[in-house]
Amino acid sequence: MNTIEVVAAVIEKNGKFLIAQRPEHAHLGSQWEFPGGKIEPGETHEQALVREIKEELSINICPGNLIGDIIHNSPERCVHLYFYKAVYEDGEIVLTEHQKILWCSVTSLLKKPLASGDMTFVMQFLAN
Ligand code: 9L3
Ligand code: MG
Repeated sequence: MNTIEVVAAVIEKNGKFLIAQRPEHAHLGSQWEFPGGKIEPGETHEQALVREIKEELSINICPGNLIGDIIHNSPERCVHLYFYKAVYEDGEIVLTEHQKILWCSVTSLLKKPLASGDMTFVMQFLAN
């Protein structure tokens, strides 16, 4: 099975993390996730992260360290997700793909219908 490589931004402000709700009719519709997307050929992870967040939320971020990665298998595909810390630099959030955003504590993240790879990430890397 082919693997797709995906970066996601973990943006924290005052102990809360930004999550976004995927479009209703998309793959994993209406589930919540750390925003991001597929790495394009020739891009570094950091370049992909900055580009995806600009495309999806219209804001500029500064990519930080890799916090954790998760390999998520479904019957259709294998997704390798890389979660990077990111600092919100500037710009006002305007959603181009997602339905909503929320700022959540780790406790409330654990109660949200997160996409499955994102929930695994929260349990393994944030909730301890
Ligand atoms: N995905 C899962 N969790 C995330 C992100 C950003 C992406 N935090 C999954 C959903 C899709 C694939 O990765 O299966 C590609 O993401 P996108 O291009 O649909 O955002
Ligand atoms: Mg995306």
